[in-house]
Amino acid sequence: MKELFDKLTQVSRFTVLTGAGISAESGVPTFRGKEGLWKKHKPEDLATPQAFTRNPELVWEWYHYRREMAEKASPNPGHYALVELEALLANFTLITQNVDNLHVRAGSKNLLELHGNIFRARCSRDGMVFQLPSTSETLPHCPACGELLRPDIVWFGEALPEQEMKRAAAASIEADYFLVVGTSGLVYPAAGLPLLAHQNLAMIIEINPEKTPLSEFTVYCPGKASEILPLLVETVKFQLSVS
Ligand code: BV8
Repeated sequence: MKELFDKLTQVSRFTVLTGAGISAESGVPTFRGKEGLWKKHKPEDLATPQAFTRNPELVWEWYHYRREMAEKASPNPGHYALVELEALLANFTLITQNVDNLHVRAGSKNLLELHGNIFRARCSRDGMVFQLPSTSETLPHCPACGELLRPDIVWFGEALPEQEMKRAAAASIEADYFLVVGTSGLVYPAAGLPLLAHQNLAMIIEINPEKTPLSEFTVYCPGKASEILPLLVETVKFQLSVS
């Protein structure tokens, strides 16, 4: 790993994209693995605007269940390693596809949540956003106008939040180092960000126990995020001490 960072300095631009794999060791299930959520549930019944129109109770039930799971989970050494990395570097951006809030709870600051956050809801009428209490009524309604609230999550077929996506694209284009952690690299537009960084000559490092379509152009490091990320932080610390 040492050679990967031999040009790193304190002002190098470092961008990280995380997916469900980084939270797997916190006990939050991934989507597409053997035990993945999409093996037991159909995304088109639970994670599309059409599903919510058809059956809001079912969709809310699914998100209440996942919110409870996320609440019981705690950040793991992988999440904390990224907090440490951010503190070491002047230009650091963390982009996540995760909605579980574990990066926030670990203490990451410059964080872009591309797919929303499971602890927020928004008004179906005017888009006003609210924090969701841990115990919420089955079908929550907007405290301001009484309209049905929906989870503040980006469903399939929906646009990603514009500002977050713009900032994520800029951080990918400008990156000197781009770290891809725990994502299958199958969901777009997020999966396009490492390619954007690659086209702009960043060093792309991928941490995942399994290879992905992205591995064709990444420096692939096989293994678990909670084991490899702390090692990577130690290597970065060493390099910064000698640069
Ligand atoms: C959009 C809901 C346009 C949130 C999620 C064909 C049909 C329909 C649509 C499409 C299509 N082709 C392309 C599309 C577009 C679609 C898409 O990409 N679909 C794919 C699946 C084919 N994208 C969209 O629809 C996006 N919107 O394009 O809008 C538009 C533009 C303008 C105006 C209007 C519209 C919206 C995408 C958002 C979808 N939301 N879910 C929820 O309930 O959570 S996607 C879902 O996948 C999650 O959000 C998740 O974050 C995301 C990515 O998954 P991963 O995080 O990668 O997780 P996964 O399980 O796949 O992989 C885990 C990895 O971890 C594995 O590789 C595993 O090996 C690894 N791992 C395991 N353990 C560890 C580990 N790694 C490290 N350490 C470990 N310990």
